[in-house]
Amino acid sequence: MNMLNQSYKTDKEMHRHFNIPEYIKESYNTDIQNIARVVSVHKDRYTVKSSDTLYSAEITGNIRYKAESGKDLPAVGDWVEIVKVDDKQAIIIDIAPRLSMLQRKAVGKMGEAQIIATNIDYCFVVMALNQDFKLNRLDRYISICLDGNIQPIIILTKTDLLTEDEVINHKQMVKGRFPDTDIVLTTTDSLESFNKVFDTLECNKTYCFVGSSGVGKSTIINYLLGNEVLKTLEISASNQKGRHTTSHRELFYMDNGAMIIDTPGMRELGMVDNAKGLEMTFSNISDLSHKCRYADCTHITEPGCAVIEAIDSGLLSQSEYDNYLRLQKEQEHYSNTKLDKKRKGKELSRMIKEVKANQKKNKF
Ligand SMILES: Nc1nc2c(ncn2[C@@H]2O[C@H](COP(=O)(O)OP(=O)(O)OP(=O)(O)O)[C@@H](O)[C@H]2O)c(=O)[nH]1
Ligand SMILES: [Mg+2]
Ligand SMILES: [Zn+2]
Repeated sequence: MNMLNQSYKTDKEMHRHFNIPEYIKESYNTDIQNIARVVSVHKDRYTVKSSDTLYSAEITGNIRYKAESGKDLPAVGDWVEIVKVDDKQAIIIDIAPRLSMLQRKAVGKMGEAQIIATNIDYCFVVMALNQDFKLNRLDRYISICLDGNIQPIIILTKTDLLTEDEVINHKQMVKGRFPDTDIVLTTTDSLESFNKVFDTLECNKTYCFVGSSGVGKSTIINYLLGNEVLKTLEISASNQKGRHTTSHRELFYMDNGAMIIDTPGMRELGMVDNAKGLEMTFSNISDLSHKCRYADCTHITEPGCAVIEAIDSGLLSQSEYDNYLRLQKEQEHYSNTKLDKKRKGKELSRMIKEVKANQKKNKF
């Protein structure tokens, strides 16, 4: 594939585009050489980038000890304060508050939220126009973006696999569901389509790519970086399912000053506490709900429900409504489980205190 020629010729060029936001400079009263951004995470080792170099870093014991969950540990995109050990190694001593955050429910871990990346301005939600295409899954991606203060942009890839009419049809379906979200169509058959993604990139903004495995995230990023930086994989034609190729999240600096994060494909995208994101995603339903007879209408059985009326009259699709209820239930379950855990934790610490107090009493 012909590339955009965005590759870095020298290390110096890569570091030229490193800009620390003012609010970070102000919050750290330190030499700017000690402020860095996390560009990748490998278990408990981090690669961080400061204004002049990349360091392999670890966190202090204090950060590890105080961490109540994975959310208290550095994630890709985080701004951190570091202390240099030598010219290749550093220690992370503090994580700056995050302006935005992409998170989901961790796979296999009951109730724990997992951060995908932080301090992102725009998220490219990538979906291929093959079996991967599912409006219900887009709902999930869009919800977690909006909940995390991140503007989503939808990329529908592999348009070459469909006829022109089918492509238009799919685009209209997406537009109908997400009228406020930009949509870009791409195919490896047309470099112009990749340039449309490039044209959306702004200097000093961070973009994260998310989507199932094999949809073509790394293919687009390779093109944007002008280099085969990332591995991509042929998918078997028989089932069109990609094997996971990208294995970790990584932030890249582009020549034009934009920053892009590649992530491995996600199979599951469990909802966390994102009531706000759901309301914003299902704006069709939120708008209708103002017209329901009861202010606390759950849009299930209540009389005078504008949402149910909209389904009956064909204004709202049944599948959008069903998915809204499904995701709503999932996020409520997550929030309740979290509350329950908190309550149980409090009860336990109260019991421990009581036992200790009794032990003390019995001693004297
Ligand atoms: N037909 C077709 N194939 C494409 C297109 N874009 C990417 N592919 C192919 O899809 C396969 C998967 O692409 P990747 O870029 O590795 O996908 P990914 O989203 O990064 O996958 P993970 O890293 O596993 O999450 C590769 O074989 C690509 O060549 C396209 O527009 N059309
Ligand atoms: Mg990839
Ligand atoms: Zn209602």
